[in-house]
Amino acid sequence: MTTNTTEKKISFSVAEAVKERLTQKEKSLPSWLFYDAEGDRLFQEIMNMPEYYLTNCEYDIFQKHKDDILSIISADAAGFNLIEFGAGDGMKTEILLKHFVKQNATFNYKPVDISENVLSLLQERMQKSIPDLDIKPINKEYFSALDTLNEDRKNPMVVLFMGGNIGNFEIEDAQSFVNQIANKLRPGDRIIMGFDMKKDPEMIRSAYNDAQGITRQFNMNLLTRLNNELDADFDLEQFKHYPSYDPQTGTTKSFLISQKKQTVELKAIDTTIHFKAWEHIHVEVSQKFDEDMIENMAKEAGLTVEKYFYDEKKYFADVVMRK
Ligand code: AVI
Repeated sequence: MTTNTTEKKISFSVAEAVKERLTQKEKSLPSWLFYDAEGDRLFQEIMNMPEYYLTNCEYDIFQKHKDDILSIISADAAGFNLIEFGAGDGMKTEILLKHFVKQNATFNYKPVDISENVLSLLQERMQKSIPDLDIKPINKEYFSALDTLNEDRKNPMVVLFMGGNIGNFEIEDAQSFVNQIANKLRPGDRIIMGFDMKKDPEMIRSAYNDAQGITRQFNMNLLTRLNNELDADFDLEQFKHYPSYDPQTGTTKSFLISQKKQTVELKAIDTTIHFKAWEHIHVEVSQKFDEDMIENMAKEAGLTVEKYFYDEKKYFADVVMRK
């Protein structure tokens, strides 16, 4: 939803979220704000950085285990509906889809996204590289897409949620997200979810604090975005990117830290924010997991963990959970 101001259009959801989060005692910004055009571009760069192991790990998992993945999800029915939440560019999913088609599996692929643009790019890519793929994009919110699918289906549903995106929820929100999916599943349906696992803390910290400073740019882009979209006057020089990892909880947090006492005006939303010296804005959580955490999450949602698929070094897991 957008509205006209005298000078430019501002998005209500951005304006409301920013105003609410920055005027709290504990300042924060929602992590979905990262992904404007520049944020999307920087995230692509992050995925290609040497320190950001997650993408290659999941790529390896799919290359190595595509056959076993197909065996599990096609074990007890004549076919399946493969629903993907947040498919992105589809590079990793393509490995699975190509294999499934090659094996003559009976299935259809339904990527779900609220962006029509993302879906049409994805459809174009898949139709070119896998002409025999039965692809039907769904341009809806995740849960209403599941409702629509439930209205008319014979075969089980397999919900794919990859990339470690579950880690970007606060832990209780992650649980409620999985609960909400599970509530819409029928016995025999499955979820395949990507989890970044606990590992050497130094390695995790480097993934969010790379030598080239790309993650720093990714985080700073939030402030640029507020300067552009909300007519704010953040001086980027006066903020510092700071990621932390707590091995006790497995939580990576990213902060933007105000390096001095300062005041920032966000003119488009008529808001003034005061920063104390070294006060932080919490911008992202990237949770790391272990098997106990995953087991508990599945159990609480009424799901059973069927299989962990790991990369060679056990840095990342794609986990099959069954209702
Ligand atoms: C999208 N998500 C899984 C990424 C992550 O690792 O939490 C986002 C990201 N933030 C900084 N680097 C990558």
